[in-house]
Amino acid sequence: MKYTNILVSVKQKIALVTINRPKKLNALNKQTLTELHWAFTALLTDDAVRVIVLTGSGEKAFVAGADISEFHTFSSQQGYDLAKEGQELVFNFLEQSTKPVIAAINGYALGGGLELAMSCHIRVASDHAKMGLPETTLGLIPGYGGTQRLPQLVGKGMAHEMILTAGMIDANRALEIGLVNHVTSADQLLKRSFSIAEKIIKNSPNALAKSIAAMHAGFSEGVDGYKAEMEAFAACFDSQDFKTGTKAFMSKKTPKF
Ligand code: DAK
Repeated sequence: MKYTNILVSVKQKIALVTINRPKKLNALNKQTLTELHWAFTALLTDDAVRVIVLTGSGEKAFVAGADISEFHTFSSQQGYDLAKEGQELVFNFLEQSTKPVIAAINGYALGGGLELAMSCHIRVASDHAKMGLPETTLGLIPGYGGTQRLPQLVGKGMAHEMILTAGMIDANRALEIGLVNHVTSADQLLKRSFSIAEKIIKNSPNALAKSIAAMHAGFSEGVDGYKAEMEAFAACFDSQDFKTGTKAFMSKKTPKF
C-alpha cells in the first residue's frame, strides 16, 4: 500500500506508524484519517505484527488537531457525518484493536491529536509535549471522543477543567493526572515506547486481544464488563496460547507465542 501522509515500518514484531505532515504539525485531514484506517486494518491482520507504536513526524508535534482548514465551512450535518466516520474508522477502531497500540507523543497533542492519543492503550510523552482539547476556542466541542475518553482517564473534574478552559498542560502535569503513563526525553521517546512493546510481545496475542476487549467492555454503555471478562476468560481455555503458556510453565520454560 502506498501512503502519502503516513509512514509505516515493521521490525521484530513491532510496527511503527508515523503521521507525516510536519509542515502542518501533522494535523489530521481526511486523507490522513483514511490512510490510518488502511494501515491499521493491514497491521491488525499481519501475523508478523504484535504491537503498534503511533507517533508524529518532526520534533514539534504528535498531532496539532483535526485540520481546521478542512472543516471551517461545514454544516452540522457534515460535522456529524465526519465525526461518525472518523470515530468509527480510526478512534474507536484503534481503541478496540486486537493488538496493543502505544502513542509516542513527541510534541503537541491537541484536539483531535489528543483524542487520537487517548484512543491508544498506552501513552508515552516526551518532556516537551503539550496536551489539550482547545476545541471550545473554535466554537466546537471535542468531536472524536474527547468528552468521553478524557474523563475516563483523568476523572470528571480535571476533564471539565481541561475542556472548559481549553488550556494546554505539559507532559509532567499529564503524568501527574494519569493522562500519560510515562515521560521521557525526546531522544528516548521511541526507545522507551519500544521497550514497553518488547515486554508486551512476549505475551499471548490471544490473551492481549481479550484483555483489551474485556477492559473496553467495562467502559461501554449497556455492557456488563464483568460478564464480558468471564466469557473472554473462559474462551482463553480453548486457545493454543493457553496450552503453550501452561505447558511452558509446567516444564519451567519460557513460552514462545
Ligand atoms: N489544522 C490545520 N493546520 C494547522 C493546525 C491544525 N489543527 N495546527 C497547525 N497548523 C498549521 C498552521 O496553520 C501552520 O501552517 P502554515 O501557516 O505554515 O501553512 C503550520 O501548521 C505551523 O503552525 P504554526 O505556525 O501555528 O506553529 P506555532 O509553533 O506558531 O504554533 C500551535 C503551534 C500548535 C500552538 C498552533 O499551530 C496552533 O494553535 N494550532 C492549532 C491548534 C488547534 O486549535 N487544533 C485544533 C483543535 S480542534 C471534527 C472532529 C474533530 C474536530 C473537528 C471537527 N469533525 C468531525 C468535523 C477536532 C477539532 C480539533 O482538533
